[in-house]
Amino acid sequence: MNTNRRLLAAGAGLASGVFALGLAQVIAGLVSPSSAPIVALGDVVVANVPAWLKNFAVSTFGTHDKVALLTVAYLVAALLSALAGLLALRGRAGTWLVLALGAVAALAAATRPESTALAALPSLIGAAAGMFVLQRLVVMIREWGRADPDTAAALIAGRRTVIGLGSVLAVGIATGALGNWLGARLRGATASRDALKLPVPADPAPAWPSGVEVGVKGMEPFLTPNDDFYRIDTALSVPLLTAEDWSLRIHGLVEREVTLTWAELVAGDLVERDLTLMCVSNEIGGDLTGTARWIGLPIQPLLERAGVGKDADMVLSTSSDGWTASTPVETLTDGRDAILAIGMNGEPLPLEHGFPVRMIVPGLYGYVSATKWVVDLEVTRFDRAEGYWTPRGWSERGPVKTGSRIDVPGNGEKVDPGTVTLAGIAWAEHRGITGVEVRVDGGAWQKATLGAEDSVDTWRQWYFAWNAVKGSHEIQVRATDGDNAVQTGDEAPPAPDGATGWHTISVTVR
Ligand SMILES: Nc1nc2c(c(=O)[nH]1)N[C@H]1C(S)=C(S)[C@@H](COP(=O)(O)O)O[C@H]1N2
Ligand SMILES: [Mo]
Repeated sequence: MNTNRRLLAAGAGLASGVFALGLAQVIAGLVSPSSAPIVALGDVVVANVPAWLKNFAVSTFGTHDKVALLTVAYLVAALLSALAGLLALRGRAGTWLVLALGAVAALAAATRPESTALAALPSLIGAAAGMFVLQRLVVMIREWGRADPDTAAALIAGRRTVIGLGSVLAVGIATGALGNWLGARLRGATASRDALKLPVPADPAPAWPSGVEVGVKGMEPFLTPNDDFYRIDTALSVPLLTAEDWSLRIHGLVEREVTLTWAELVAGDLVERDLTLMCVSNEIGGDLTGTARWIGLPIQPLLERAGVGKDADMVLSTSSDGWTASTPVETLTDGRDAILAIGMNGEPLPLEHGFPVRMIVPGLYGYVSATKWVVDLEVTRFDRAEGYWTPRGWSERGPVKTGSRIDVPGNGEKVDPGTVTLAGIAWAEHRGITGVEVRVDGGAWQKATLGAEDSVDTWRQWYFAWNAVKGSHEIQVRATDGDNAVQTGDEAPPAPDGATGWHTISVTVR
């Protein structure tokens, strides 16, 4: 009976925890999504983790590092809730623990940059409600414990306890889900995006030459669908902005400050361009890259309007949640298609890809150029300011390195002897690709056939007809870029400024 009571108490603690977090989520939906307790605590952790731990997390969990962090956070919350339940069975300590946890989360939420004192409400109200239901459940458990076993009274008390516990849990789960949904709806981001009709670009994307896609089975499409586009950012909850309230301030070393509103942006001369984006964390053979057809406003005329000061060499862009990127001024003013993007593959930007406005600069890795939810451009100098990743062990500048990848066949695949088509992509954003070569088992490099070039700012597909003979083979690829530079075979990890080396796969011919 005693162990049963303890188990029940731990369960009551857990259910109360879920209830508290669920209720907090609903209130956070009304206040601001980043004020939800676990998100707020997670944000504090993300902002303060030492570089080595962050790098360990990214190298171990890759793009799932956020999921890993949240999983750990929820596990810790579950353990503490169960502990609170056990303590509550004995006395006051259990409810005090709940209150203390709520207070810590409230403090975390209220002290985040850009948050107000209101941000403390979800955690405080959640904790108070959690204390209350835990107290009620513990009273039920005690009554059940006191009732004579095998009597009708015990049966009723038992039933009440189980129903009570189950309802608290169910209400907690339901409110949590509702809170998430409310967060997106009430803040208007989803509604704003749904209502938006993308303007027709003044300068549409040039038509493709034929043969941009080489048509090899198993190749990814040339334009990556939005749902398949990789996502990388530090945001634990997606910043929820509306197009109508968006504006961008351009200031710093300028002759005159410029504030661009949404209405002015969409009324501008918009361009439509196919541009490839790549993450500096992309490993050799990795898939942290994608190509989309973007619609956006060119940045260069905006900077000209502001008048960039002579000693400025960097533009520090900032997102609504305080993330920053350092972009060399010359890459924004040398005529390339650096844009404030609002459209992605015919749709407004998806919320997680930066709705309503993000930056795209051809030729640079995302961490120094592709600021999502961008709201501020400060014209400054590299010796005065730095982007988010620079003090965390990544280079202050990040031009994309020339690279290539074998997509077909997959690594470790078994194929039949005879002609086997090898195919993949090569990239050197803003320099373009002029050649791709493959070699088998360390033999001579042989020219692959290139797909037609869409633009120098996009990846290029390639294929090669390989005469496969029985045995196991190693296949490698390397690219040559528009500057006539051949992709280096020297192996380097992603940090600090992008991985190098030749993508190598093994294939068995049966
Ligand atoms: N606000 C914000 N923008 C950001 C980031 C971020 O963490 N926060 N990450 C950057 C990085 S590292 C990359 S590679 C690209 C990825 O863009 P995507 O998620 O749309 O693919 O966004 C960039 N823009
Ligand atoms: Mo990135």
